[in-house]
Amino acid sequence: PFTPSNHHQQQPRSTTIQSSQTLSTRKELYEKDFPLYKQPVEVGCFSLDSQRRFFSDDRQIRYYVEPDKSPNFDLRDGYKDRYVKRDENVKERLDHILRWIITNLSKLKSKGTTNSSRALDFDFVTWRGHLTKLLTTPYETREGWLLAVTRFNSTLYISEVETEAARRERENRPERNHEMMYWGYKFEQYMCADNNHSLPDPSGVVNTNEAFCTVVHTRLTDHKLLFSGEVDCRDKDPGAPPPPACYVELKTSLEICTPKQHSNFHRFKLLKWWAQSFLPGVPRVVAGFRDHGGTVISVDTFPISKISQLIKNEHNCWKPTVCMNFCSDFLSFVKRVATEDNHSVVYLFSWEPHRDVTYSVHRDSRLSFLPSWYTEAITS
Ligand code: 0WD
Ligand code: CA
Repeated sequence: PFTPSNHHQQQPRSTTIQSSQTLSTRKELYEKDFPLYKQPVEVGCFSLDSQRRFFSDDRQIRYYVEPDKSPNFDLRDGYKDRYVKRDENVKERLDHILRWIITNLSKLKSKGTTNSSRALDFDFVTWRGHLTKLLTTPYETREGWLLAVTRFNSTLYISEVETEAARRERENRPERNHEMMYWGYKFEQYMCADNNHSLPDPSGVVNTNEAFCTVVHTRLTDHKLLFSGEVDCRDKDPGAPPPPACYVELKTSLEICTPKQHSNFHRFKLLKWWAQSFLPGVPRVVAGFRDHGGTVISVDTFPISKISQLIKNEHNCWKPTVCMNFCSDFLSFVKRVATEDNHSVVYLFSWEPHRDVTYSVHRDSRLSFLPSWYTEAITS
């Protein structure tokens, strides 16, 4: 169980109530019909610049440039001298999304409904990455999660809390892993141009503060969702379909040489890739396959709509319906549990592999994540 440690004596004392209600994550329970998942609609976007400053526009969007069949990209290039890394100690929680909501309140306010006590017509506000973790939970055997939930003006806000295990892993990351994290961003630089009539510039600096994020609205069964996700690039053809259908997700992966690697790729990697892009309606993943020395040997496109076919040959493989039904049932569980509408109350949902989801309730603790600039702007 999670125990908040109060380092600072002047912090308000928090009260924790551990509950006995739980939710099972056994996959057999979720092998039902595919639930309703409405076509995600982009309602806006925002950008974070090289200094992580927020802008409610698409200034950071990049354009996909088709590479050679065997490009020989050197992903190690620039790691030592042309890499500006985002400060991972800064916990941004939902701040950028909340900032986007405040900036765009006039187009979001629920329209014309009588006795609507809520400011926003959404049941849940969160990051796409948090939903990806929920989708893959029935198949996850290694990493647990902690999700903090606050009900405020009838909308449920979900914000991840780093687990002790994840923090230890982050702080003890071997140098090799630091470099391999860079490889993914370097691949983006080889594949993306700053505008639709220029070419990628691999001689530039890789700065991971920069981001372009889409904000989408959709519905999973009876849950109205608003979430944001980082988008790598878009189709550069001005005649491409509107967002999110023009977006492209970029990935790198170790080249597949053995049947075991082939099977692991289908069973684990394609699950994560599918879940992440299916949620916001991004139609394709472009993958760079690299060798152990960080050279991209080949590039392949995976249409998200074809992935469920691709995995059907794999014995005992993951099923999209299990992912979506678990997520829907988890959100229903959250609605049942998180009943007190109070910006400073946090319901902390906790999960470890091979266990059920449990939760605890925290009042006025350091877990609260809705800033006063947000709650005040929404209420006024
Ligand atoms: O707890 C978290 N994971 C938080 C994430 C807390 C606060 C903020 N974020 C946000 C950042 O603002 C970032 O811009 O993550 C955003 C991306 O959100 P997402 O799209 O919902 O996250 P996810 O789908 O997990 O990751 C998408 C991409 C990653 O690409 P790959 O191809 O590796 O999946 O966003 C990057 C990464 O490039 N990314 C992050 N960027 C900043 N902070 C983070 C992070 N914590 N995690 C992944
Ligand atoms: Ca990516």
